[in-house]
Amino acid sequence: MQDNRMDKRETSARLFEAATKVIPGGVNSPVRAFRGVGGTPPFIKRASGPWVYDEDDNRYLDFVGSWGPMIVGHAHPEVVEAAQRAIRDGFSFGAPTRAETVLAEEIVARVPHIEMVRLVNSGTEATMSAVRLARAATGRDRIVKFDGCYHGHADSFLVAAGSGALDIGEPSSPGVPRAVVKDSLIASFNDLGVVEDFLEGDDVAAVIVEPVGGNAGCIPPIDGFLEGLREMCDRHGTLLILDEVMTGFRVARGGAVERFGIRPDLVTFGKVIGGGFPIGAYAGPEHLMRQVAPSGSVYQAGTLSGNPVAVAAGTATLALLDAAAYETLESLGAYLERSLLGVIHGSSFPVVLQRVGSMFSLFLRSEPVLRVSDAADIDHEQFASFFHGMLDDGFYLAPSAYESSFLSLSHTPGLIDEFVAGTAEHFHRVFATLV
Ligand code: KE4
Repeated sequence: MQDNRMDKRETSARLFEAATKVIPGGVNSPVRAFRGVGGTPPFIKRASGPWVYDEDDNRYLDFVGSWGPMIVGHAHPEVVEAAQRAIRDGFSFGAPTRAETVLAEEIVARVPHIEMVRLVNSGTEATMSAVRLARAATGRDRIVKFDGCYHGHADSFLVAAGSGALDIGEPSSPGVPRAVVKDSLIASFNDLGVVEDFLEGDDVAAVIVEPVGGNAGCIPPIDGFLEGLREMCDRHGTLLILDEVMTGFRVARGGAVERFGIRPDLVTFGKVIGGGFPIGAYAGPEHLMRQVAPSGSVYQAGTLSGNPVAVAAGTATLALLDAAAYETLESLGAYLERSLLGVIHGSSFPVVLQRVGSMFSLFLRSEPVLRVSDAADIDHEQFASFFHGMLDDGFYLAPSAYESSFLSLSHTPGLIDEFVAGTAEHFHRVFATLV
């Protein structure tokens, strides 16, 4: 891998300049613009297995995995074949199809406590719909979310993620009316303290949480956190929404619901269940889900919901994610962790690795990260230098200190060895003044 140093990404630079003229920031989703690490993002032209290739034919070992969907590796032959087969029969009908039922049945079979699923087109649609359903089912308006958790860009969620204060959220994005976010209460991840205060009025429709924080780097729930949310919600008639857009079918065959044994009232999915095609879903017990139109009056719709190609790719992806696959993902994650700890413990490097299954983050600090304020407490220039050093050596980590990175079934111990060797080299360089 070392001989793959990036001497130039001139084509990407040219393409980025052109893109910024016609697309805000040159990207169709902000994190892709490298604002968190600076520099020019490689323009990717193809991917296969664990590799992505940019327009200058630089090859990178990919740990972004399209932010989670590519869990079986890019362009897996069986997923390609399933998508091609679906495409040959037409792309979209705006009518029910057998395949949507098959995917919904598979999701229900895997995830404890859910009986029905509605497919949508993105994680954002899934979470906004789940909150609408929770508000309808409870007759309440307020929701609780956690600092550093990201649930997509629906207005209710675009709130300054306060640091565990009793703040009523303030819109973090212009254009989001205060009237909308006044009902969005911000608590601190891994801290039950203020949640009880928020719920005591029995006027909160839902608590929505990522069961594993994935959007402030990878932050596992501390013991008792999820269980405490469940108990409080039960006591106050509040619904618990587990946002598994990232963790769903990533951290276990039945997602975090299975891994942590937590009973949700509603669960949201995305990413993996589309295998890289646009998809989302929200799910729950029949008594809640039947309230969704047209069986109930909670309206939600979508032209391309349940798209045959996305459903085919997602179904093929889930078919590859059998028990052996999760054993492989867990063992790859454990191998990565063991190898990286070998580098970190053998040095004075201030680096913390946090991992759940095949999702992980490296935080350039000494203390564990329990919430976004910890994740923010790093030297961001050091992180950017580490990130770009690794990128130039052909390792594509998440281009932000506030994101998770991912392994796939196509990663191997040998490739992890090369990655770990790269981290050792760049930790030495970045922390040179410390050694
Ligand atoms: P989408 O609307 O991007 O499909 O899903 C929103 C969403 C909801 N919930 C969770 C837990 C999520 O992680 C996401 C989206 N994740 C980000 C990665 N941090 C997507 C990448 C991006 O925004 O470009």
